[in-house]
Amino acid sequence: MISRNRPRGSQSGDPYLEKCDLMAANLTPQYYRAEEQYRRAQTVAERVACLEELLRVIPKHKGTDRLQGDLRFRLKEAKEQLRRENMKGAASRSMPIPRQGAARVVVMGAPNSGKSQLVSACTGASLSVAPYPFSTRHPTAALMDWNHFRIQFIDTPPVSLSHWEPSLTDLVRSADLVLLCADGSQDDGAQAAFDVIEQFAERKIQLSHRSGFDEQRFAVVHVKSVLVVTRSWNSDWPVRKELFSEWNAFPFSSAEVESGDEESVLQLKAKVVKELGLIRVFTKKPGEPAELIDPYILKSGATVAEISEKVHADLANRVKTAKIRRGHEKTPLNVGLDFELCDLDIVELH
Ligand SMILES: Nc1nc2c(ncn2[C@@H]2O[C@H](COP(=O)(O)OP(=O)(O)OP(=O)(O)O)[C@@H](O)[C@H]2O)c(=O)[nH]1
Ligand SMILES: [Mg+2]
Repeated sequence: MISRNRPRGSQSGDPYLEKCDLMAANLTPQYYRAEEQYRRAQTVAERVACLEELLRVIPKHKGTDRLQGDLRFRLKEAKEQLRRENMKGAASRSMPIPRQGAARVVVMGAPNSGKSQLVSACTGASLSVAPYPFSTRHPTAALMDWNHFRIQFIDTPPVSLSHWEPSLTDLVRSADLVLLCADGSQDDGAQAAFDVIEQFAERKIQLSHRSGFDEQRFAVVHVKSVLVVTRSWNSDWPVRKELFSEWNAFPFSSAEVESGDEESVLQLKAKVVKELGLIRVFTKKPGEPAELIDPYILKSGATVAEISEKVHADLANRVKTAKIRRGHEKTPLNVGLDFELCDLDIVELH
């Protein structure tokens, strides 16, 4: 059994208090969008700008007093950090990896757990894969281009209780999804993955089943994660999984992969897209056939209003209705701006 402290769950432990706190704060969708931007900020300068925006949009009433205080404190800290960085000059600033594609997936885990192999299998990139630990020294980005979804994967250096890579903090905070690799061919595979979770928890990053700030401890950020068991064709894996209760103790969902097996890699790609909650939506002009080539990639639950904005900012104000062609349905649906889109919908904006 695992003896170390497990990472705490997302909640304070008192559901009633948590609910009261949230209800009292009455935060708006605009606030949550700004909060999401803040979580994804990669540099101190970006963090300062996001905190200023958060303070601008937060509803100003008694219920948000504590949160406003938290935000002001963080802004003061971030400005101080920025001032120190500016004094030291450009060399001290970390160079963020530019975002590419519809989402960012950070692949991390213990030494030799199969991170680089996994990124390579999903993206086709040629990375440093080796049968010994610590072969990856720097984060490296590669694109997965699959079924119209273009998603950025980032391979990372390993983490263990005795080895920490500072650049990972911002990288993981800004991830849309983390894939935490665990070696299914080793008895200590689960423990090594728990050690990684612990390292992040110490830095106030909780690998979790959801992304966003902790409602009770604003300094703690949750990042949605999936446990990926690599080398799952190892003959001992089924027995190991049965015998080791810790393999079932991760606070998020899991997948098994064997990098040489195309089918298992495909299943993992599909799971990544599902966990990211992405959909493909095609647009077509009235009177013209749909081209079905280059869809817009949106978050599931996105509405007609959101796709109008994506197509063109000007269009968002002018579109009043839309026609949707969905699946095998013969007649298109006539819908309004609030209508929620589904994967592979074809939208005609009016
Ligand atoms: N059979 C099999 N071998 C794998 C799988 N994943 C990784 N390996 C092998 O395991 C070894 C380590 O893989 P890497 O991808 O380099 O591991 P890593 O986690 O990136 O290692 P570091 O960067 O050193 O921490 C290599 O020999 C890989 O070929 C898998 O799913 N199946
Ligand atoms: Mg590696």
